[in-house]
Amino acid sequence: MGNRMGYMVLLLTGSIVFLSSCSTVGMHERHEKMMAHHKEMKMHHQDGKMMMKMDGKACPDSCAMMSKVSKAVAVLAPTAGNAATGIVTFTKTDSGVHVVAELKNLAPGKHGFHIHELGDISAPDGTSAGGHFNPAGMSHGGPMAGERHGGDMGNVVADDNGSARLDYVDSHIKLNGPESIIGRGVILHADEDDLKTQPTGAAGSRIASGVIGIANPN
Ligand SMILES: [Cu+2]
Repeated sequence: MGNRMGYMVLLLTGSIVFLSSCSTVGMHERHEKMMAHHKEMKMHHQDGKMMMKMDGKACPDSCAMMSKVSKAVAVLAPTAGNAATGIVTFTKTDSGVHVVAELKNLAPGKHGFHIHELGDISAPDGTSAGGHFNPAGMSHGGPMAGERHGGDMGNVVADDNGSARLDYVDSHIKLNGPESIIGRGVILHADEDDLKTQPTGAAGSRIASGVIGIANPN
């Protein structure tokens, strides 16, 4: 607000100086340009909010952070009493979002793997992340099903060493817009997701959790 007031005073002073000395055509043109600039600045300050241009459209400051996410990442840490860790990346492609998860310290076999509604991983057992992220209000299903939660990524399969890798392109997950997964949670479960039990897939307790954040696209 202080800067704005200072600017207005400066501009007003400048205008008075120009008005009192606009005797030639050249000076008049410069004055017109200055007044046009003044008008533009006023538009940018409408409603007391600093406005900026994004893709040719004016938008509030906050949209600079909301626009054009092309890659996201979640780092998974074990919940209380567990050891599983890993990293999941979500990368935008022409055919969907490419999901790659590298996980370790799991019991061999299948483990349910989902995006959950909340990025709150404060509870020791991971329950603060809420239920499956389901912005479209659909039933639980597998990752390749038409009817599924937005967060249904199915299962990861751990080998005898407890390592698991998931690599597929997801057609439901979004990195931008009102259904964006940014700020949501990722949960790795103790048991297999049966891909049909509603609404959880009966995947059991939560053994690792993480929060999805915006990643450097390069
Ligand atoms: Cu889950």
